[in-house]
Amino acid sequence: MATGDSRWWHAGTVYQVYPRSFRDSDGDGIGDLGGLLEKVDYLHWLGVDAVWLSPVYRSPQHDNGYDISDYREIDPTFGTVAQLDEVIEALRVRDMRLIMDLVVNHTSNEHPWFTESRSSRQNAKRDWYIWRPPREGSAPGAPGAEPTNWESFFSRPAWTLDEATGEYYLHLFAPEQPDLNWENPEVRQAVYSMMAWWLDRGVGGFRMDVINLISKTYPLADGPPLADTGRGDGRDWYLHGPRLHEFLREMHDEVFAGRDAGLVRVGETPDVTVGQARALSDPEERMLDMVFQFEHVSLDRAPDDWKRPVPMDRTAVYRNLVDWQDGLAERGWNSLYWTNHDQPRTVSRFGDDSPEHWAQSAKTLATMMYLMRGTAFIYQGDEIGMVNRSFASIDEFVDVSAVEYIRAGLARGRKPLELVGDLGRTSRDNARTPMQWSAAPAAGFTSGTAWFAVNPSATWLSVQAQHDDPQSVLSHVRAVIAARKNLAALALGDFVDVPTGDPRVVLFDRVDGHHRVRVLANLSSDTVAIDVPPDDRLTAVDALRVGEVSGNSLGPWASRVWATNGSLIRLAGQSNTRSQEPPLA
Ligand code: TEU
Repeated sequence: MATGDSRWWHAGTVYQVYPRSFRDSDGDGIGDLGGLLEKVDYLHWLGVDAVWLSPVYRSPQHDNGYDISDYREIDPTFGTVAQLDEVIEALRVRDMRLIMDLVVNHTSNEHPWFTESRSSRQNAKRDWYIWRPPREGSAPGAPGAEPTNWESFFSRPAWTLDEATGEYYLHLFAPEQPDLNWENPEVRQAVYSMMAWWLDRGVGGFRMDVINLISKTYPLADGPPLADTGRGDGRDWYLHGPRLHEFLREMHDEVFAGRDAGLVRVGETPDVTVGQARALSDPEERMLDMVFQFEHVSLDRAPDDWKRPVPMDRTAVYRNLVDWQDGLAERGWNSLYWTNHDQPRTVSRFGDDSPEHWAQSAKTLATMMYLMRGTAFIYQGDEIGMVNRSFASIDEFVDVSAVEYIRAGLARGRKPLELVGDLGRTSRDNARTPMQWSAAPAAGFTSGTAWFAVNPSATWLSVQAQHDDPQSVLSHVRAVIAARKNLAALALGDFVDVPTGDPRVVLFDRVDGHHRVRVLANLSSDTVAIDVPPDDRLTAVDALRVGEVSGNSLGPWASRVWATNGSLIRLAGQSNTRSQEPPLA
């Protein structure tokens, strides 16, 4: 178990705020930093150690802030730099940190760097982005004249022609998000100095957007054809390129070396393999502290098309997570997440959001994920079990990736209702409805008109409805966060999967030299009979009890957590006594 020194994130929990949808303080219908400031006490009460804030920098908001036009300014929609300083301070005095989103694979096309770069082929910043002439023998703008056949993540070709200079620029996402050229050392220095500027303001680290895309493999060339679109797959040229390790080590040496060892670096890394993640998150390698892997959130998606749902066996998700636990057991570190601003809601996707099973499945999913070995990431609203919204027509989607997917799908003759069906399940818009604070109008998110429809579930599903209810999803998630800190073995203990003989039921232990925590969970809406050998060294953790267990029968979505005597350091509202419930027989 080579984890290096102990760090706050080993037992810690990070809460992700998507500012546009978190809390609006000025009534314009869009969430803002003032709103975040109002909720700092709530986050402290919840017990989280850090807040990861999705981008609040100046931005045309083409991709809700993931298109940055000034890295050292706050967008007026969200507030001011002075308010961000206030957020940092409000968190600091409560012993929490602010993790900023770092989006440096690309900028906005309105960033002055790009405005300069596109101004002429001779401009000093021309090489800050990735420019190419049209394909050999093609006129600029002719069909298929793009320098390579790649499709972008957002359905269009990955190249857009700049009419004035007659060349194409690369954008792996929207045309408004041109890719920076990391080969150019000036680009890297500009990024590092910007990062240092934020760290000097007291920021506690970065979540690094698509950081495994920054090093491209040259020369760029056509990729294998994709089903449906007629375009090609460029991943061999842009995923995990040959200079990725070098760039990340340079970033470490230029930005983080000599600073507080508690600064965290979380890489968002689509398609990363366990082997790649092991090196990237090994403290000895000086690159990152952990990565977000995508395998467990890809199992219900068509391989070539992440907007198209395919049937998924729930327990395949657990098996995949076990692979990651095992793969990073000796070297590296896991991040643990169910969802974020790009994914549908956890309980609707992995649980059962019917009235009978909603609460128990939300709770049991939290227990299962966050008691594994790694750092817990909870996306806003997931702590209360927020559910997907329903979409009746293609006009209700607003996310750029959904809008482009619809445009491309219709052009290929797909039926609108078929697209609504797919996107209703997979769209990023599911995660972006306003946070449900109460049953008040607009769910207590804004006093004005919310920028995006409030999920009608707000009448019964909200922070207010759950806050003081010890049986609520919120109380459970709070107990899970506390358990991560207060049950010895959960921070650094090994993960050991224990086969149960029934794929619906999972059982795992977390063990260190002295202590053991055991987690049993029924990941189904069925009642399941199961034999787990009793172990009288284990005491049930009452605060984490979910659903019915009697004899050897586990009710729908039931879960239990046991811990060896003495491993319970402290758990708020929890008596440290032997449970009345007999161990499973
Ligand atoms: O997401 C990167 C990414 O891989 C997504 O496009 C992902 O494939 C998709 O959302 C399905 O999960 C990051 C940000 O998290 C996302 O919000 C941005 O749109 C994107 O980068 C571009 O910055």
